[in-house]
Amino acid sequence: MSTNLRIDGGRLSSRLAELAQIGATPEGGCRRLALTDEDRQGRDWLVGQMQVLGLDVRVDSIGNIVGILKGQQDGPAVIMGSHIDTVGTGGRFDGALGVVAGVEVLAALRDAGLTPKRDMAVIAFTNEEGARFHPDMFGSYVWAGGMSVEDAKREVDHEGASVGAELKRIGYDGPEQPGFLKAHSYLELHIEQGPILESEGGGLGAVTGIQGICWLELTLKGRPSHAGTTPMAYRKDPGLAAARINIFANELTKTIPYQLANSGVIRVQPGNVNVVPETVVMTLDLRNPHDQPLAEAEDAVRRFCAELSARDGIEISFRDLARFPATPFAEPLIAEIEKSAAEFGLPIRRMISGAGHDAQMMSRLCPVAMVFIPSIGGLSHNPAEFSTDEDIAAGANILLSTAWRVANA
Ligand code: HGY
Ligand code: MN
Ligand code: MN
Repeated sequence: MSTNLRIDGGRLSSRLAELAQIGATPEGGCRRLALTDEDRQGRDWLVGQMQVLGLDVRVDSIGNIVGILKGQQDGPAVIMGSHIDTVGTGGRFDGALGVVAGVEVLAALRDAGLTPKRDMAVIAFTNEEGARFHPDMFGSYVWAGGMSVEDAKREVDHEGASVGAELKRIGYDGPEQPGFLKAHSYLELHIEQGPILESEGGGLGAVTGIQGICWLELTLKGRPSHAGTTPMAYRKDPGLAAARINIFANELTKTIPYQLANSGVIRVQPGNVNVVPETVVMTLDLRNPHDQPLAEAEDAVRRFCAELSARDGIEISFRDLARFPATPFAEPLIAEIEKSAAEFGLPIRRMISGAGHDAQMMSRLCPVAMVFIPSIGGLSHNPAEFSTDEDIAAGANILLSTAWRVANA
């Protein structure tokens, strides 16, 4: 790679700050749930950035936004990407960093008057978070052929709005077929979202893979009754059952190595202080770096629910929201990330990703690699999510160096 090739750190940080203004929350974070008006504004901003840069901007039928820099030869492209949708308590860097840094990499090449051998592109994938529509990594899952566009468009949020209707409403039901741009390789810059890098004194992460993930939605049906007059023994209380299930899942994390469990959604109907609930809808987010114990954890939960249902007369039904196996990344590309870090004299260590990423889906199509920068305080999915300008520039330079080398190999 031309040794003096660098990103413009000031431009990158100011673009990130611009995007962070869209859907900004009073706590200093961002809230751009997929396919909402805030997401549309973020999309419009990104398309504008890509157009000013002179990229060939395309939108596919699930709303993935693709900016293409034409190479000297036809053929599969070196793709960088991530997402600009956020969770409800989102920060300014989760996803946005990978997309804005990908645009910055292409801007740095333009500034240097360089044209790569292969096409290069940056993609903002639709609904990576899975916070409003399921599963997560949604747009890249469709791009990689894991889910049909038709099925994806039928997904609805908990208020009944469908992906298809929302895509049309915000004007991102694009003409291209997902996956239209063939991938030579995929590179993603992302914040670590955990405490490891910071606790080891900083430095970067060369991601070796992503842990397995299982999202379940449970619907518990009991019998609504008066909270003041119904004797305890006569109650069929799905609220109590939901609490027992949450505790059971949490106890599993103490006996199954590396097991994680979270119940992020608990919706109670009718939700009145003096009514023993009729129905509870809850979710479980189960993860493990190894598929076997993850399956054991899920089986244990299902068995526990069956026993609880029989004993307490609560009807419990399950719906899969997301199910992706542990995904190892391709060795050669991980080594390329490490080579770039060495070039810049930056410390880097191998690690798996606790969070899901679009790279997990793109690995079905091509070799993928990710580079992590430290998250201060290990915080993410939190308005206080923070990474320093210095780490942001370091991560983006590694993305530039690796992408440029791979695009000309
Ligand atoms: O849930 C995840 O791991 C990612 O933030 N979508
Ligand atoms: Mn993310
Ligand atoms: Mn996230």
